[in-house]
Amino acid sequence: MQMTMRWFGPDEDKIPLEHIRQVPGVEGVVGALYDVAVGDVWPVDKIKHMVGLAHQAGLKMEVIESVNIHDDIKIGLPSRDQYIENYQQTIRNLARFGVKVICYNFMPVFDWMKTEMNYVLPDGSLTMAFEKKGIDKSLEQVVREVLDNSNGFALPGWEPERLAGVQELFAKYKDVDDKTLRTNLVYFLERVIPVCEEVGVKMAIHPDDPPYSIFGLPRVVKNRDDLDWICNAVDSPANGITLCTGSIGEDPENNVYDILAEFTRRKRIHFAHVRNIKLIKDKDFYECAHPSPYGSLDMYKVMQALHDNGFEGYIRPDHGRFIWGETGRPGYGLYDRALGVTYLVGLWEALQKKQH
Ligand code: DNO
Repeated sequence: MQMTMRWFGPDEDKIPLEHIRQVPGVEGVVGALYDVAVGDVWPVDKIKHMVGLAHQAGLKMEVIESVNIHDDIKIGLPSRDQYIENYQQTIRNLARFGVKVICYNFMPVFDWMKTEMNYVLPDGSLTMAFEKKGIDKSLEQVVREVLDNSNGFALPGWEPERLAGVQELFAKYKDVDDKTLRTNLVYFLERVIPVCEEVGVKMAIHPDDPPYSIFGLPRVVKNRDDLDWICNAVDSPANGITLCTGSIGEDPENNVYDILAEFTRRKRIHFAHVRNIKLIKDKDFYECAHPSPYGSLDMYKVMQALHDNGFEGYIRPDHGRFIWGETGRPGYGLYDRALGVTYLVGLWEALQKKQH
């Protein structure tokens, strides 16, 4: 297990690497370039600079989250071949600088969806939440509410330029059902996985957040069977998963612990996002503090499923609340994520000592 934290780069993150370095247990940061348009090749000089900054601060950068997939690849337009070629080159460029895992997702239009960006918990901390009634609005309004409540920070996967034409984007997905989306995912994987094998990089698909259809959009990474299907569709260790406990856990039908255990055993979980969520009613939920008593997931069982099945990948605490007066990019303050790290590292130590 290697513990990491996400870092948005010197221009986009107000949290300095020096502070992340002081969180006990953290060995590396998970990075990305935010000034390259989705679909373009990530330039070598920019990658070199970003990875160099992490190294200077005494941190590794072996995981990228995310190299986003251009909508044309998901839709299956003829232009996808050029975007896939660009993606292959990005993989090669990242490998040159020691990157081992690339996290990505295959969700149409929205990378993730929350309806409350500053949901107040009884202890006064702020968190993100998803309530079904919150998407019972026009698409433009949903997009505006997320972007307007981001506390002035760019949000991962929510490029305002791309979402400015949200209706047009939806129209492009009109003929894309689950079957077509799956076919397009395989088309993509068949072309990038051989490159990954060649240069020693592993792809790690992130589950859909939430793991069911919203706005009638197709969804193909929702549960155990979807993950199984993806792993088999291109059967290579380089074709793996970012197992996000929060996203998978947003559907109470999913048995998070069994899924973690199975795919860890199968050596397909290359990266784990470990967060707790509290299901309120139906499938509405909010993101809570990491420890088990605050949420619907048993975090001991989460870590146990990874530990006991030989997990060797990267982990990061996922979103944190805003506590102690901190402000910033929703989900990505320093304090609560740092608490999450120490808690997860503590559980891991207990599991290791119990075994010996
Ligand atoms: C949000 C993140 C997602 C995640 C992508 C992976 O904070 O969990 O944006 O990075 O879905 O591609």
